[in-house]
Amino acid sequence: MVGYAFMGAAHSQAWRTVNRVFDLPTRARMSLVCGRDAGKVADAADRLGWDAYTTDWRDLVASDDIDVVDVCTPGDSHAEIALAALAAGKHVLCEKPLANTISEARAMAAAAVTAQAAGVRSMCGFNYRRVPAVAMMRQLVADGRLGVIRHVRATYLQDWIVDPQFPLVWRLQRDRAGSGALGDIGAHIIDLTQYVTGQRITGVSAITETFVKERPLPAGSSGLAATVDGAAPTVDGADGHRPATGLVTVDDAAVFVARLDGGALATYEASRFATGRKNALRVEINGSLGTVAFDLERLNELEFYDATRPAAEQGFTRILVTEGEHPYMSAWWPPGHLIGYEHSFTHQARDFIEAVATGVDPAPSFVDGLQVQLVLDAVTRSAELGSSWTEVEPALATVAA
Ligand code: SOE
Repeated sequence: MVGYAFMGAAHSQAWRTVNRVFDLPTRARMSLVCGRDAGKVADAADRLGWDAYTTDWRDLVASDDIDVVDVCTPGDSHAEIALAALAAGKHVLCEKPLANTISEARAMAAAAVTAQAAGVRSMCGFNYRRVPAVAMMRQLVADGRLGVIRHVRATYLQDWIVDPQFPLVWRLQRDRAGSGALGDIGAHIIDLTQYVTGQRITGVSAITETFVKERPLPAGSSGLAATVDGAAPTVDGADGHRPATGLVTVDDAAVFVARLDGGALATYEASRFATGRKNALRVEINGSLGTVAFDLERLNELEFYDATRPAAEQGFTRILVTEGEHPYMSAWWPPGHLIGYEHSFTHQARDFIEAVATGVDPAPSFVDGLQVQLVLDAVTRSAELGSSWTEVEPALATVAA
């Protein structure tokens, strides 16, 4: 695994747990973890359960003992690491969004398609697909229980940078993260809605905003927390000294409307300025025969309205998605004994291991990751052009070209 911070910790938890919960054809061994700071990666290896550590990711790619490379770094290094790993015949799991640019994502998707022919597997880490209630949503749509999909309504709201004094961490820098709320959390709802409906976004009209354009430089950060660098050179403000600052180069919020290729209209909102909303991913889908609604902050539940029921009995049903019949749940606890955020990563590891061991291509593929990247790019271009309608091509066509 390359990277050991927030996502690295979540993935490590999954690799540690997966074979203890699921019966799989092969076992994950946590061989080697990589990070740039020797002291910190040594600590992480010990804390997260890795056999050894290195400060050079090329050691993973070069090692004959390693079958899988898990990329948990910021987006600016995804392409380089994933391309080298695929070329060396390693199966690759890569965090979302797949890359920072369309050209990187296209190169990764093309390399993944080539590698497939040699039995080398790859997957993009859109973990929310693996929340049982989300998998169930997709099943209801696929079984025709919603009829013709008319509306998709998706929001992903956080508030961790509402304070203008929150430092300029890597997620707020375009060269490291690619984009802001759009690529970090908007990417999740783009993937999730395309996955659940089985429909592709064909065009968008968008607005984006950076509310706070300059922030203090960080001393350090971990996950979504950070401290201001008091030691950084200070500048004289009108009111005396203030911390050195840097420019925010990404969006704080992105809002867009879209059309899906099955005829549905969709709305999307991704923001890090939704005060009080910590990690509120919500999706509602309205069809001719029913509606489903999901809220990540109540992730064990799914709301389902079945319009085929007798009129007198119609109403939203709250389904507790913890039965053995529900996706992934037979491996866990008795009905009603809830699961959480981290389980989506364990389910992701389960599906990845199963695909590699049985020789099938896991989803979402790098081509699926490119499809999301094409939407992110269209949203950015539309916003730059005063919300002009911007088409999104099918990813596979752009890989072949
Ligand atoms: C930060 O916004 C973040 O950790 C995302 O990077 C993750 O993908 C999401 O699952 C939670 O929020």
